[in-house]
Amino acid sequence: MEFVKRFVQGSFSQDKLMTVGMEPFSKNVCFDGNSIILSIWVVNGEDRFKVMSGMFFRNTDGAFIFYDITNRTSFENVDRWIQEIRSFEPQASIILVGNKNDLIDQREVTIKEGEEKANKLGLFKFIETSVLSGENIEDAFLLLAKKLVNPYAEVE
Ligand SMILES: Nc1nc2c(ncn2[C@@H]2O[C@H](COP(=O)(O)OP(=O)(O)OP(=O)(O)O)[C@@H](O)[C@H]2O)c(=O)[nH]1
Ligand SMILES: [Mg+2]
Repeated sequence: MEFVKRFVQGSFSQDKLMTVGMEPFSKNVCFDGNSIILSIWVVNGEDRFKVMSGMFFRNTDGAFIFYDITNRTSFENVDRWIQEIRSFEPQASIILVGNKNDLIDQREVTIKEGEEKANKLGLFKFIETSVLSGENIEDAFLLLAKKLVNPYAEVE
């Protein structure tokens, strides 16, 4: 959630609130002479919300799947969520995001492991971010936005 708020509202909070069901956001982004409106739905990955989140995966063009680099269990759950999305939308462009890379001394998952998982699962991209410092947040959204507008363009 804080990842999306950082991008959409430019804010970051330390609150411990979780997303219940789904929360919608939208943001206008401009690049390469395009102006598009991104419609962003934040869904929570916990099992008890699974019934609800499943409904939102239908017609998804692209998705970010997050894990916390300081939490190995969150990394291990990634595979299940990818499967879940693909069961609704096999063609969705998925970016795997390892978040909290400001907390280097608590790291439990290496960059290499993240890259390998993204390759193994045939995902569109892998990226590490920090919502705290803002690192790679804009880039992550731009990557996905460009891909959605022009699925066949080469991405650097
Ligand atoms: N140090 C650090 N803390 C972060 C980062 N991203 C999020 N947090 C903190 O981690 C907590 C949870 O972040 P959220 O993004 O809301 O994640 P969540 O609560 O599991 O997910 P939602 O249910 O969607 O809200 C908050 O207290 C954030 O301040 C980050 O990149 N670095
Ligand atoms: Mg939260």
